[in-house]
Amino acid sequence: MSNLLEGKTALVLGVANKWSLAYSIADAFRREGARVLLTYQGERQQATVEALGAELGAARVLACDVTQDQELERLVETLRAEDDRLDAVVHSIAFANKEDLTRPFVETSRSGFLLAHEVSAYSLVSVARATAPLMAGGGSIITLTYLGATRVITNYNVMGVAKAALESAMRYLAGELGATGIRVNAISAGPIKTASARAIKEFSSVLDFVAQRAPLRRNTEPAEVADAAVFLASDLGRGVTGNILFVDAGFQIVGL
Ligand code: NAD
Ligand code: IMJ
Repeated sequence: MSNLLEGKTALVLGVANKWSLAYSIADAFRREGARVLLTYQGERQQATVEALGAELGAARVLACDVTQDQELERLVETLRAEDDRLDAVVHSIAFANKEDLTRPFVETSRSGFLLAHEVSAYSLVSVARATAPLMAGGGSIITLTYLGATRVITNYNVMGVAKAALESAMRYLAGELGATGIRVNAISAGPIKTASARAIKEFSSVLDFVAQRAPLRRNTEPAEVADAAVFLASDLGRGVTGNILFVDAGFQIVGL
């Protein structure tokens, strides 16, 4: 590829380790010439993400737990103080209580439901609100979703409901922010063995099932998701907003 993101600055939220989809996306953005800013969730992740940032050549590594409004405000103040503008923002964040991904969905507690929605769906709205003023003249917001938003996937449970809210929020944001030239899209990735997936029991059999039935007869690679994010962040994606781009080896089209 050749410098599709030259001259652009991208904020990437959701790197926890080198398996994170956000890490592959940041890596591809750097390859395409972008200046990349990373965030980490909490002190526990600071050292790891700073090391990964150094490896990637990230310009900055900043704190941002999306449940803490002050951290998002501080992040934006820091960027503003440096006269930084943003051309792309990648939201690659999800969380639900482990027990809500193992027990029957009907047992989901009010607090577990609210937590999953706060971290995995509302955060797209708060991140968009905070960063849109830094994208004067236009930009691209990208979030990560999963097929469980619209289909029943064993154990995905409350995360599926939160992803449905995320996808709808993505469309409402696209509807509003389009007037300022900001595009908002989601990438629906096929199952990939990241930390968020490794914790799921029998994840290997999910991967095998998909690889047998997907039109491409294989699983999805992080680099494929990252290249789709490059497209959406670049000027090649200028006509695309409010969309869900499936990067899943074609699995979502399969019926019987
Ligand atoms: P990951 O565990 O590497 O990434 C999840 C990230 O969410 C972590 O970096 C974590 O720190 C962050 N996060 C959680 N709570 C947070 C908070 N309060 N504040 C800030 N950050 C917080 O796993 P991943 O698979 O790379 O997940 C990234 C995104 O991709 C998620 O939205 C996930 O739903 C989505 N996705 C993953 C797959 C898959 O199979 N791995 C498939 C489709 C979509
Ligand atoms: C997650 C749960 C159940 C089935 C699943 C997944 N399948 C896939 C995932 C089939 C692909 C991964 N995924 C798409 C996610 O969005 C994962 C989110 C997630 C994972 C965990 C595990 C550890 C934990 N909380 C989590 N919160 C969200 O404690």
